[in-house]
Amino acid sequence: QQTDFSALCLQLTNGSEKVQQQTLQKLATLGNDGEKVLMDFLLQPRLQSPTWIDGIAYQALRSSDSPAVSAFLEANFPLGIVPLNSERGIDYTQLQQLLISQDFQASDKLTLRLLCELAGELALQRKWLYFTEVESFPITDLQTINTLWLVYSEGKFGFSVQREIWLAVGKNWEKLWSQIDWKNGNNWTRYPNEFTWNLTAPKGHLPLSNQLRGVRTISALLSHPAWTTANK
Ligand code: UYC
Repeated sequence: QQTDFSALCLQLTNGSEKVQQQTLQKLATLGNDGEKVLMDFLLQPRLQSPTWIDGIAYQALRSSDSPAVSAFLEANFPLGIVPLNSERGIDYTQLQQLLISQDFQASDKLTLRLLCELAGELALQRKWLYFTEVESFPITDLQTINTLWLVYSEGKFGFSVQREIWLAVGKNWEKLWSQIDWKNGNNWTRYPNEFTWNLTAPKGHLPLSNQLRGVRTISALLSHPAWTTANK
């Protein structure tokens, strides 16, 4: 059976995100020729950070059992497809590994730890963040963490997703909590068992920020210049 690869390639460059996602997943079922298109897709030069569409291509290739594909991934993306830029020498390799394997609960815990590491020794011991520490986070590191979440969650999770929803509800916290399932009516969602640790969660559900000490920390996070500065 003949597959019209030129039509599929056109959908990859011109289709909506949904169509691109479907096309990539279709290509993954077409053997060597399809895998070749997926590999070329990932190798295209990019002006900005990878997107969740790139994440779909990467995950599709990872589930291939072709030795040629494994060798390609090992050679080009040994740690994953997101560049792990940090201004403070922080290593995001483990977070990338956990997100690639869709272990969103462990990723969430590690994200809080990494943010504390970013804030410094006092925050690491305290295990939570002052809003003043969040305000002075480097843009680069927040963008790295956020891109990791976006790319490996089909664009569903990440601080920038939470920010968009927060702006859309006029910065009304109660509306944000209910929209991202952090609160149900008057009841807070209980950590950890009542949260949804997979992609069936609503958009913006993860990563979590504990609200036990008020909204100033998440407010600083969602107002950070990282979300209005171009991504390298
Ligand atoms: N927890 O309820 N949370 C914890 C959330 C609240 C509480 C951790 C999120 C409300 C206590 C994470 C929500 C509340 C602890 C989250 C939520 C509350 C704890 C682990 C919905 C009571 C034990 C990391 C907004 C009414 C630890 C961490 C402690 C932990 C997340 C209680 C990720 C998104 C107001 C008692 N909750 N948290 O921060 O600090 O410890 O005592 O938000």
